[in-house]
Amino acid sequence: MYRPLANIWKFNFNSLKRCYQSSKALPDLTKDRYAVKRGDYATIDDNDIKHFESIVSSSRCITDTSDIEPYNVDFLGAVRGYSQVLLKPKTTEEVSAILKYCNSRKLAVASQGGNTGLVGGSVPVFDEVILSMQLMNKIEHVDETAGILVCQSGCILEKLEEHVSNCGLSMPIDLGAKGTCHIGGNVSTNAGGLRLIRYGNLHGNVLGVEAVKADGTILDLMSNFKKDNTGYHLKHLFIGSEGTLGVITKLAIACPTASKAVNVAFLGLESYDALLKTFLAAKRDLGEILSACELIDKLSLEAVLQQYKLNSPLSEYPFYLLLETSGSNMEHDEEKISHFLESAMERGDILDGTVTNETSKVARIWQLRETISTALVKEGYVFKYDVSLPLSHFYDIVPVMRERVGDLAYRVCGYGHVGDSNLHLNVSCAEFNQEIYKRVEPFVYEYTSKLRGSVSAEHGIGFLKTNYLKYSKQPEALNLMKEMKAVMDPNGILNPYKVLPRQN
Ligand code: FAD
Ligand code: 2HG
Ligand code: ZN
Repeated sequence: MYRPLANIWKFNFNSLKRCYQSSKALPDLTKDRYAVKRGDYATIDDNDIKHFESIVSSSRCITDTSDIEPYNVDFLGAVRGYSQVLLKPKTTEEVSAILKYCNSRKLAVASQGGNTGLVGGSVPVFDEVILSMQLMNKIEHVDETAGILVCQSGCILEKLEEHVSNCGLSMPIDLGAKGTCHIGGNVSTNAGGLRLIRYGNLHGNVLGVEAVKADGTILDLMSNFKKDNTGYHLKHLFIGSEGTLGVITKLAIACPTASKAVNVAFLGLESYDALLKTFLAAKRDLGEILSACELIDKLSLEAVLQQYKLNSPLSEYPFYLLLETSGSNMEHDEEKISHFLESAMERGDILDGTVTNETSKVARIWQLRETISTALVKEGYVFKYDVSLPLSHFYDIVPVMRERVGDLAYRVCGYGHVGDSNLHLNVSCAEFNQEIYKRVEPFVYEYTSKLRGSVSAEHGIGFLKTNYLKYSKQPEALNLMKEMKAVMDPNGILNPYKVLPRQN
């Protein structure tokens, strides 16, 4: 039966750590695991280091191998480069001087935010210069009335949320990596996250961008207005292009008003069909206050409960739905939620559930959802897929994949942003395994393509998905992308081997 959340939580979740660091050996070098060929780029020499030191000082030009190592390996421990120089600029002018020099020398560059990306885009593939944005972390201005934040691109998302909340605002994006990822990384990947259903994606919420082109030119595309139809919308080139067209240095973000009333419901359901009916009813009954709609299957929740030693507020069900409402009037919102839950339970769509507006309990329910990604990584190696699929076939691929990988995997599970038709299909196993890899790819992309889905709903293409871009983009569109890359970065120094398909 529907009941209030009991105080049964004993949660002790450490902040995000790079998964490979905790217990695992370093992954193979990317060039070996994926047999990729190094492009025709120059190799760093002593004169280059001297020049970089003259731009950022020796303390921010790092050449010690062990200091660089965390920047060479991605968050998942899935890809590894071997860069020998890490630069930490503090200003746009420094970024400009670095890129101008790299372009003239034909030195390849990998730009890096918080290094939480899940598609191998944030670390070098070979020996690219790593441009870490982590010291570009100044918040310049918050306009409380207009609801606009202006900041450097290396600000951590959670810090921005804390900052704008003091002005009665909220960030339009939220995701499990918020304590580590940068707003510049979010914009470069056009990250989706947990509240996209409410606030839309970053193409709508980024008002202005300052970016540096490969040749060092600074492009000031900053704007403090939602409405600005003056020619081509160049800022959009940098949103979601994963650092291949320029380096984002500054942003203006539209921030919605912080919600006064937040409620979270965690519901147990018998089938995907019941979940879909509940989603539709939630949209109709909750309307404008619905702010998140997340699916969790039984095995995903099980991973979190086991890995983080948590308790679930509900007993075991095949599916769970996490719904959040955000509004300005608690009484009004509670009335809507009660009506919605009572009707859904009467119809038999929801079997059990709990609802709360207590801040700590809201957070604990969210932890059950937000930590699935890392709980699965703790189990070993995870093949992660992030696809858009029509809701009518949204979950079908999970049992299909279970069948395909059989006993080779520990766990095949599905979760994600069902409200936005975005499924996260994860296959966990002991370690990277060629046999599983062959059984899963390219099958998962062919399957998605047949349903006219997207092979990357929100994580981007990075390094790991370049050869699968063709499943979501027609040849004509791919060619135009290549032409745009050639115009913006003729020497191809920015994030080579990423986004665009490789020749080898
Ligand atoms: P990085 O990982 O450092 O880089 C990502 C890409 O952006 C790289 O190609 C890099 O070169 C480029 N880049 C970074 N900064 C800049 C810059 N200033 N200029 C130009 N290029 C740049 N993603 C989602 O979309 N939704 C989610 O719900 C979500 N949840 C996650 C939960 C967890 C636990 C984890 C580990 C990851 C999650 N992700 C999610 C993936 C990831 O966090 C996002 O893609 C995030 O936006 C990456 O930001 P970052 O600062 O870590 O960027
Ligand atoms: C999420 O929604 C993230 O939790 C990560 O996008 C998904 O790890 C994944 O597959
Ligand atoms: Zn996601």
